[in-house]
Amino acid sequence: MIRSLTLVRRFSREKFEQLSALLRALGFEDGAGWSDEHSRGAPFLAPVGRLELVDGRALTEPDILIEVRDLDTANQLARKHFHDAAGEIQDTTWKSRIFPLQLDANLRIGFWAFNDPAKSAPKATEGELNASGMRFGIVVSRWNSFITERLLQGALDCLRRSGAKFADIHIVRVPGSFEIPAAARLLAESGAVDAVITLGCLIRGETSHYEHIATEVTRGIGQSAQETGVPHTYGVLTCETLEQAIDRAGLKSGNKGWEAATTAVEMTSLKGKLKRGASDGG
Ligand code: RBF
Repeated sequence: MIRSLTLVRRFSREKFEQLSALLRALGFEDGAGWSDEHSRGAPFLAPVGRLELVDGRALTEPDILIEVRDLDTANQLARKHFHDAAGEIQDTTWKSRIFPLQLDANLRIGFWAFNDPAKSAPKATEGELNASGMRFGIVVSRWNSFITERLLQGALDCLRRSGAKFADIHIVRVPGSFEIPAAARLLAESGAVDAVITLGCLIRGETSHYEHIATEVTRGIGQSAQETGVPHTYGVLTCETLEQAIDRAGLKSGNKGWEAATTAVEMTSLKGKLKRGASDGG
């Protein structure tokens, strides 16, 4: 039910600029801003947000708490942007350190970090959704092209918006879904792509060998991924009806081509991180 949490704070123009610059320097991601003739809004997106209710004495006074990885650098940046409004780093009673940034009489931000960051979260590695510099192969079947071309458009849209260049995307068309695994393997083995996105559409009503083809295609794509070590993602629709296929190609249930593409970006990034031995989640 809940999708997000937004804290809204109003500032003078000068403070708005100063605080925006600090939050950007700290690595906050810009959200989609807005403006009209009188006002403007600049959302900043944090990877994790929470609403904390307290009964009894609050352990800290600030209105907004921002957890950072490197508190000393955050403190230096806050002093650079706000001079004396940024206070000294102090120990808290909850195994962490904090410094205040008093923006005005009504608003105090606390920047903080756990003394032992490993305690605040288990170690985790995950891929990023930035595709710049990555090379992709897309294998798309012509059978049911009315659907598969929509999957392809979804995949291309995702790759472009994630930062991939068209020059780094190689599209390979095959007659039907049954041919997808072989083409996917050739692409993966060519060394010319970092990931392979497979797009097809099998409709039970029209395919007497539906089960066999579906099983074979899925197995073949998985086998190619495992044996070549190149990430493959699965955008082959297996549907009961044409209506179901249309829903999954951009109507009611999103576009499975888009999803296969974003998964390819994430898995390529993850593979890079795991190969480099990163395990700090960053
Ligand atoms: N390919 C698809 O991608 N989707 C289908 O729904 C599909 N239905 C087929 C139904 C029959 C009866 C046959 C013989 C093939 C079908 N194919 C389909 C094509 C198959 O994937 C492959 O391209 C051809 O069988 C040639 O090897």
